Amino acid sequence: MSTRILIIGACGQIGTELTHKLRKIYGVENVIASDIRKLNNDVVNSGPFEVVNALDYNQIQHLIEQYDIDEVYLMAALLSATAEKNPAFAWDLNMNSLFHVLNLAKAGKIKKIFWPSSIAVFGPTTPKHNTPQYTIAEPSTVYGISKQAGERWCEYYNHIFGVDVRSIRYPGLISWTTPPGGGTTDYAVDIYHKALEDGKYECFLSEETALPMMYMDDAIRATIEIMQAPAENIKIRSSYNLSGISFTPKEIAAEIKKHIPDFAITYKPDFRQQIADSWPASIDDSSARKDWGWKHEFDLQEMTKVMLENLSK
Ligand code: AKB
Repeated sequence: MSTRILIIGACGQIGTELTHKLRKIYGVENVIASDIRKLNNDVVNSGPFEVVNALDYNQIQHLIEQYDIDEVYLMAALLSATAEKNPAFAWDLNMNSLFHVLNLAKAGKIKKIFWPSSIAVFGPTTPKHNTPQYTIAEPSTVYGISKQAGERWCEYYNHIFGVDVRSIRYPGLISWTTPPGGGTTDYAVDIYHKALEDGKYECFLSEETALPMMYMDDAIRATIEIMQAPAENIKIRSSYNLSGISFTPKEIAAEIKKHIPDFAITYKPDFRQQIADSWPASIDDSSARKDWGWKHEFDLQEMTKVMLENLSK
């Protein structure tokens, strides 16, 4: 019998592409997409879809029983910039949705969980370059604090209750299909849209702000690879560092200029600069590479080519 999957937060930036990929692998009928509202989009129209509030334990349990779900991908969250504007709700959503799925797994209702963490678990006291898997992690954002606490709970539920939960610390993710929502790394998506629409972009981070980033195809592949890996290979049950590329606004702008020579960038840092300054510039992901064979494919050149090609269609 095929694996049956529930994706919570399926209409977001990652959820959208994850839903399509999982439907290709496991079959459309076996991948139930869900989100807080029903939009008229590809995720909703291409297979089973349910409206669910990630904070409602009973609703999630009902769906799991109704569809005989084996695995849950919990993608609903408030990202770093939005979370700073609504700390109480961010904490509630990011933590309690996780508790719900952890407790459902503990009760034997599901077999496996994917839960995304982030480079936001690191903070200003973390070594900035090639940040190790195990290091000082004193996050200074609400989002980072919730992700760090979530990691601790994932590890606890695995060690104490045997819950098979797997997690990745995503860097900033870049894709052309669905816009990101409320993150500090969102500039690296906006910049491509504005380059094509207006030929110019005003960046909310300063030109030398290097951050870890990744093209979405790599992130989706990593997510599916960690979920498909044998349980004994997943030695870290908090969350794995994951690295793709690292670049500054100045570097991405220079790459765009190779395709759009008149493209101009200006800089007007806002509150997100402080968030970015607290995060690593690059990540050491050797544990993921060793334990479950992770390897990124897209570099800045290739990603820029694909982004501009697709967005100009
Ligand atoms: C954000 O910027 O908040 C996210 C993240 C790095 O987790 N993209």
